[in-house]
Amino acid sequence: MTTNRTFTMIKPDAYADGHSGSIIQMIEAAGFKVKAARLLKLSAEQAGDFYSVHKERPFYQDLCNYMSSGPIFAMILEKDNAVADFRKLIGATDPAKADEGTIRKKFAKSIEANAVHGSDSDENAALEGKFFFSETEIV
Ligand code: RTP
Ligand code: MG
Repeated sequence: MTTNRTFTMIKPDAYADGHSGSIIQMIEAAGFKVKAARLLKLSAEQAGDFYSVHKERPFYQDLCNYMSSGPIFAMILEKDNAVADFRKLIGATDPAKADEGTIRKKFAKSIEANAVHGSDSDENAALEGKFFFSETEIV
């Protein structure tokens, strides 16, 4: 079943560099509605839980340190075909491979500090949204 929601985070590098407003503008201009939003700082443990699917990957510890290094903007977004369309809008994980016009092409600094997160499936979008928000916080 496809749903019309996805989950995103503006990552610590993009927040620290003052790109949150520009990124949200690109997200809204692409037709996504913000349904929930929260600014917070993850602990290393919370980042580890969130990215536990990558536990065995060589970059896992670096990723947890990076994602807990500063504030992030967590959001639930709504649009038809949200997961796939949002992955298109953010572009490839490695900004060197990201298409022109994508958020990562514009704002990512490296394969790790790549500006934004986007859920990779409807199932993960639902789980990741629940990680940060209760039903009453989704408007
Ligand atoms: P995300 O989950 O954040 O939307 O990114 P993604 O699907 O495009 O990439 P994924 O494979 O899920 O990796 C999660 C995040 O880990 C960092 N990463 N570092 N050093 C590296 O080789 C490496 N590879 C991935 C990135 O921050 C990536 O977004
Ligand atoms: Mg991913």
